[in-house]
Amino acid sequence: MRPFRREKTTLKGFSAELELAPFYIALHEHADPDAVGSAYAVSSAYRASGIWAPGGLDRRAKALVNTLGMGLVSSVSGVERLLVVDTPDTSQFSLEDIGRPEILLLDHHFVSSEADADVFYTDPAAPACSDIVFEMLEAGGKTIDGKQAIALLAGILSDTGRLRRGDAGMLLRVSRLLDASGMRIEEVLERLEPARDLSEQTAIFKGLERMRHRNEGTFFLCWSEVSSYESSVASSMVAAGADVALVASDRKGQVRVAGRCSQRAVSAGLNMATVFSGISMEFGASSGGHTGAAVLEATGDPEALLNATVAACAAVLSPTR
Ligand SMILES: [Mn+2]
Repeated sequence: MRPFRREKTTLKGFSAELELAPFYIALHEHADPDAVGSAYAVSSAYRASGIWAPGGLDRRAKALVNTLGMGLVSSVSGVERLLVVDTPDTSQFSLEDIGRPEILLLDHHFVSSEADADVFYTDPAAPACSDIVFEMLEAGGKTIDGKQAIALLAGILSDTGRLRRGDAGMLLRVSRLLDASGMRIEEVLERLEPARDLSEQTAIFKGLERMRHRNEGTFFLCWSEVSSYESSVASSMVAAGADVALVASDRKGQVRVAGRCSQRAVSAGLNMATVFSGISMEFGASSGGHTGAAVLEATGDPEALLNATVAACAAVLSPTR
């Protein structure tokens, strides 16, 4: 692959670089509101030809994309310049496959290695890439419109845990952005909340109504049955304090069990993927997952599967083990 030029520039220099020629913007995998907010503001302030999110968007980023009415392009194959925002790792874009465009990188992550980019500006002290973008727009003499302000505020609120991190300079910029957006902080936060799915919410309540629990030492093991959204129900049980949450759904004899567990249970040695693969062998089922979250699929009686899984989790968490 053609080597990167690795030219570090200033914010003003970066702004001038973006003015030089059209470019596309790339978002990292499972893009978050900071990536989307940064891309929207840059795209509308300069001559960006399109925004590309090859690894998809997370739930809040999708809500922000809808609020802003953003369109995304499905490919950037053959483009000459690509601006990468909010990610130091440009290797995830398979640059060779898209013709190795010139890479411009704007980011706030700390990386020990040199930036894999042709031109870059990175500030690991910045709480959000959106904060850097706002500074760059100001350095480049751009005026901010209401939608750009909402996009950048969303990015900053999202990456700072709703302003739990940051410095005085960032708060001053947040203040100017709020002024430009004409909104209050809570109104911007509302834009980040995905619309509630009524059937999912109903499944969560039904699952919680039917939930049963037992203790193993100081651990709470909880289980329930629903007809759909078993993973959301299990996550809600963990949010309510369950150390182990097992939720089965039965679709015409096809049983699916979603398992989730608390960090406390993981620290005590519980691995949901291992427990599920043991149960799979016993019941001729299939399973997959990670330490804290796994899924099992089988034909059979959901109650028998739940009982066996609860017992297997209890055995791992037992204080007398
Ligand atoms: Mn970020």
